Amino acid sequence: MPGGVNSPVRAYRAVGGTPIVITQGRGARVTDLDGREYIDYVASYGPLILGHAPQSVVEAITNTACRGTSFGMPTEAETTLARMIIEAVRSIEMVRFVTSGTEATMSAIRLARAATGRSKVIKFTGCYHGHSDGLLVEAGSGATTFGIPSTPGVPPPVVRETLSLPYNDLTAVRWAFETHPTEIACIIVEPIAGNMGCILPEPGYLQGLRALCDQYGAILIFDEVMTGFRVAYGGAQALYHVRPDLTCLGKVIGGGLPCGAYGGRADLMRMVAPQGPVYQAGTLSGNPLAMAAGIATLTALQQPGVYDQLEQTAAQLVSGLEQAARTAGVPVLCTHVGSMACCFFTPGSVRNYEDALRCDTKSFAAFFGHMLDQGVVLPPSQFETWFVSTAHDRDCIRATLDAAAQAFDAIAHLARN
Ligand code: KE4
Repeated sequence: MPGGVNSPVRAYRAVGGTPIVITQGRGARVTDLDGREYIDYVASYGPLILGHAPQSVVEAITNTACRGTSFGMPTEAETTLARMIIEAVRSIEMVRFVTSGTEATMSAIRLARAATGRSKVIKFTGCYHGHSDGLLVEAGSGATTFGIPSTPGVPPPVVRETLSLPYNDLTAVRWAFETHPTEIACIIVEPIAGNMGCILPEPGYLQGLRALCDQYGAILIFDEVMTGFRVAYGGAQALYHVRPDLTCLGKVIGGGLPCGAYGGRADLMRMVAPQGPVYQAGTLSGNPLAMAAGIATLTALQQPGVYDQLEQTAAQLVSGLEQAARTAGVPVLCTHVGSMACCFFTPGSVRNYEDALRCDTKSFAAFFGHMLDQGVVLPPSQFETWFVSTAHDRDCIRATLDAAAQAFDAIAHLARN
């Protein structure tokens, strides 16, 4: 396997060393091949909001598997999970399941282009929406240059219709619309950016994107693959009271199995084949196992107080990290929203990708290594988000903060000598 992994971030290129290989997960912890246990903040990059192998999810998968794993024909479970999502996310009137976040965003953009008859797409630098060709673009210089490929294998014409603008900057978006008033099909945005570390939208930012899309007749797509059911049962759009036209989901709705979805305004979704002309398909879309895991997960998340508990856990973690860093004299900025958190190694503020790039990634790498040595595994990059689950109890947070105090001390000591 290239790099020994099936997704690049797992290879530890940003932090060095050899990745641990996991044999099992239970609750907030994972165990590696050497039998070492770690408190886990990777959480499969988001899906495991209930921790590893929650009983209700495992039972749902097991009971479903005994009756067959995939049929290529409709099942009741697809309708059940679709109804749960439509009831949870007010802007979603119809939904289509796919098997990854990449498929969800790729399909939503195709739909937006079909619905508007336009081809240009605005995304934001540092936001990640999966690896479909049209979204693998380098940021142009400011708001003037359309996308150039960020990877070999993507022909320049494919990304020429994609404009990557700074996050949290409405002026750049306004300029783009003024320059191309009738050509922009959609804006796709992570309402809370989780792929350049965790960066919150500034007050009015999402509302501003909504207003500009209304003014110029473009579709507003919220990529909630990471934030959907993670920061609130209704997603980030419920927290910020902004109604997108289309929403992309993934991760949590599959409860740890391959699942994505896109949905939104019925007049748009009715354009999707076979009801409409916009083609999109998938062998394992809505597969019974992912549906069962998703239903069990969302059912657990409907319990009163779950999101308050998750928010409190993340808040305790972040305030403890800030305290430990301050005591050691290591400049960090921590952010959190719902059960997403991040620790930027920087003395400054972080409102976009340019700011995030100023972080001291060497210190992050050292911190990562010290934490791993003490039995805490973090996402192996400064530009990832940490995830807490309902299984992260007080003991987990206390142990994590004890490890962090030592890790910050070690970094500060290194910096002094
Ligand atoms: P997948 O195709 O990986 O299921 O989803 C792509 C995607 C789309 N939108 C958002 C907001 C996402 O965060 C993601 C995937 N997130 C990364 C974590 N940074 C997945 C980890 C990985 O690539 O291995």
